[in-house]
Amino acid sequence: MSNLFSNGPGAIELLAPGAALLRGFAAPHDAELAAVVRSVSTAAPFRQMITPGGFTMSVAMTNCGAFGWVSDERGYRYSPTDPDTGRPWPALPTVIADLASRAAAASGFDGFTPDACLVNRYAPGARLTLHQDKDECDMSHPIVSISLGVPAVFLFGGLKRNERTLRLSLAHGDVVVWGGPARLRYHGVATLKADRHPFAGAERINLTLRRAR
Ligand code: MD6
Ligand code: FE
Repeated sequence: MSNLFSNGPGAIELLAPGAALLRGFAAPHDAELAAVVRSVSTAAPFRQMITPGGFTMSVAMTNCGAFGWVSDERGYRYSPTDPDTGRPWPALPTVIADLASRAAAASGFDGFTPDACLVNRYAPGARLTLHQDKDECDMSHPIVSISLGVPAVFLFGGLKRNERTLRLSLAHGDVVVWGGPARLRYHGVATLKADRHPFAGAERINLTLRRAR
């Protein structure tokens, strides 16, 4: 219990210095989150991006906020516009920004004001290989990750790729906050298993909030 600093609803699990898991933190807002994910993905449809190495990602992605994370043959970067339409990304919904800011504060990161929200959609069989999040300008800001829909196994590694990884099941409404000494830890998502959840049927949706600029 030494890694829990409160019990019951609102318990925070420390994964490592600078990394916390808030079980069910987003669940009370799931109906509103379903509505905003639907409106964002209507304006900026999910697409499978191409890695700089020429592979098509199994995870489908879109963005909202002032900046969106994009990948293509030229590399990874943040863009103020959707490369598929040339238009700005949909605005960051208040419900998402507020949730992220509250989760960050509860984890010891005050004043987190995200300007980028990557929306990931996993169908059964989709996965995300081990990586570091390092395309952001200022690593003093944490990252907040909101899991919705069917559970996934989150792979949580160290600061070097070859360090051993923890396998952590992230369920609907779970929020992970990642910053300070944990900000550059390797992480990924194991191949999504066939399952059902009322939020999005067979799919898992993940919202990753960052301060890109
Ligand atoms: C995902 N998440 O859970 C992918 N990155 O679908 C991430 O890549 C991630 O969850 C940084 C911090 C937390 C994350
Ligand atoms: Fe990541």
